[in-house]
Amino acid sequence: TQGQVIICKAAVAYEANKPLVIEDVEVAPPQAGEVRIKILYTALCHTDAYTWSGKDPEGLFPCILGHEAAGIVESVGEGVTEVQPGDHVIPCYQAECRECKFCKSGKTNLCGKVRAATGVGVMMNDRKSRFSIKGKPIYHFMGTSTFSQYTVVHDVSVAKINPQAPLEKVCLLGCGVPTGLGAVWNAAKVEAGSTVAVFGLGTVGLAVAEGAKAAGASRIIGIDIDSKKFDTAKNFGVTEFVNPKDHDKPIQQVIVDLTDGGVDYSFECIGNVSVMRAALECCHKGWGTSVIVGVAASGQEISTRPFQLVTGRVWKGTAFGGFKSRSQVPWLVDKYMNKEIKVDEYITHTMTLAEINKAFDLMHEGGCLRCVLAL
Ligand code: NAD
Ligand code: AHE
Ligand code: ZN
Repeated sequence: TQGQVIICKAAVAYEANKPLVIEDVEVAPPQAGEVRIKILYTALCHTDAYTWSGKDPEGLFPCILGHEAAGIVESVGEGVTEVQPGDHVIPCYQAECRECKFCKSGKTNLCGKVRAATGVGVMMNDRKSRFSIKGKPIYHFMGTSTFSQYTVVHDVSVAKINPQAPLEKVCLLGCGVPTGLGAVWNAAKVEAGSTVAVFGLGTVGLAVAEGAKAAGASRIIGIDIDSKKFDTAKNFGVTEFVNPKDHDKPIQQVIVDLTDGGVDYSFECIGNVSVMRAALECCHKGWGTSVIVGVAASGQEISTRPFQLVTGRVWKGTAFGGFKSRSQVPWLVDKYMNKEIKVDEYITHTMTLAEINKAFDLMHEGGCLRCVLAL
């Protein structure tokens, strides 16, 4: 297949909110600096649903969504040296080129090399898509497009992993789990003995709890409007539960009262701007830090009284948990193999690509953390 167009199945989003359609898609060979990957497993993340909903200003249609996956390199373009056909890999929507000013800064995991192209659904080289249906181009998504049996990504967006790792599990290390762990370890740098509040107990929030437990947090307060989330959350380190619906007071006041003035660290893992405000305002005066992880829709804005910051609270955010993707995803895979981090526990459902619309329905029903599709 090397050097040839591959025709394979992919789930195509033609329009916002319209069911995805399984199509025969043409996948062009990788050009210079590109890698074609046979995707074996992909999970669904809330961000895919967000873009599909039409609320993402970077959302383009028709496109192939998906960004939490694992597969095997099928072929590589000219000049690609770090991976070769047969390598087991995780595509990374957050690239790492190690050369741009972002990568060199040591201050961020964001990379500038291909971001302009991935934000508009094309490849860097020729600003075109490698996907088409009967010759008509289909946009890429987040530089990954994993809802396809084959995809083409930039070489700076490929993490080569331990070939022993089960791809049907470690696909989750492409987004949700690292995001939560890294929010705690890299963005907040939670110290032992700290108090933590986690807003939203989906995969990202539970990974925050897991990371906080590993960091030695003394109290991990889980907040969710769905009380069914509380049972599972215990297994991820949450020590106390609060359902805002059980209280008349604003949720920030409830947390402040529970914690003698506020928590040391809070995390918003929902994407709701009023919860982001509550998460900041439930932090302790003088030092409390709140990390925004959830993705809010286009046009939404955050607000609070500046006095909250004047009096020492810190507001920040994180993408992919601050992990440098190509360098650290393989390390996370090894941590999973050494049983130092959970992955299996986040997988509540498994299906096939043909069932992808059903998998999206499940996501909205609660009871579902991650659904992994076999391609
Ligand atoms: P999810 O839908 O599984 O989890 C969200 C949880 O929040 C659910 O349990 C829901 O019941 C709860 N919730 C909803 N409204 C609430 C409210 N008002 N108060 C309290 N709880 C509420 O989603 P997920 O996959 O865990 O992702 C969480 C968010 O993180 C999404 O916005 C996603 O797009 C974003 N995300 C960001 C990054 C990043 O790099 N920054 C990476 C992955 C995901
Ligand atoms: N395109 C959206 C923003 C989406 C967003 O914030 N993406 C996160 C990853 S979410 C993964 O589930 C991210 O990494 N952002 C940094 C980046 O460079 O995209 C919008 O609203 O415009
Ligand atoms: Zn995601």
